[in-house]
Amino acid sequence: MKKVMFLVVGMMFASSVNAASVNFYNSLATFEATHFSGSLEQFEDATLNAGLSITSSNSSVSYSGGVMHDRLTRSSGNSTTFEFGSAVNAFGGIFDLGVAGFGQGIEFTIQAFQGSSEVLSQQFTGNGFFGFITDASNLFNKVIFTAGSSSGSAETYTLDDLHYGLHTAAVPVPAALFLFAPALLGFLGLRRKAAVAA
Ligand SMILES: [Ca+2]
Ligand SMILES: [Ca+2]
Repeated sequence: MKKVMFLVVGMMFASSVNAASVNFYNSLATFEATHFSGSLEQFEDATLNAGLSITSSNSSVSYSGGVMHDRLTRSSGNSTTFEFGSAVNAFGGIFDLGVAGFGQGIEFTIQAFQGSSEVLSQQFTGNGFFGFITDASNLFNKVIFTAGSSSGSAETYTLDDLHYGLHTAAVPVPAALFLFAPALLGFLGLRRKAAVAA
């Protein structure tokens, strides 16, 4: 019986560390909330913040008019990679996907320094602020944009006011924790019963 309980509890821990717990934001004010110690890149010229690099697989990234311009095409497998000098858990900016019409949208993949990566569950297809914050055990060094799965032939968009860094507030509690707590209480209950019986 004890072995089974350990196995169940162990599996719950495993499921809580495999997939990043991610909160998504459509409001810059909510995203920033409190305790945001991050960096802001406003794209006012072609020189990026120290430690930030942005590379495009199809050389489609440019900077003019105070914003970043880019175009992603799903069929060509285009990607645009944002890389940070130190690990972060918060990423967001002001997007306008309405440039050249709303297209395929943007899909986001986060990648940790050691290379494990995860495609995020939400794509962005509109305009305005979009950002996400992962839990503290899932920091990332890269965010990779690829075209999303909406209809259209490409996604041409602009990005402004890129926010990235460490966010220590509003970190989501892993859902597994809620599952784990009752299991632990049940396990302790079993131990007590066993002690009484002995
Ligand atoms: Ca700007
Ligand atoms: Ca567009």
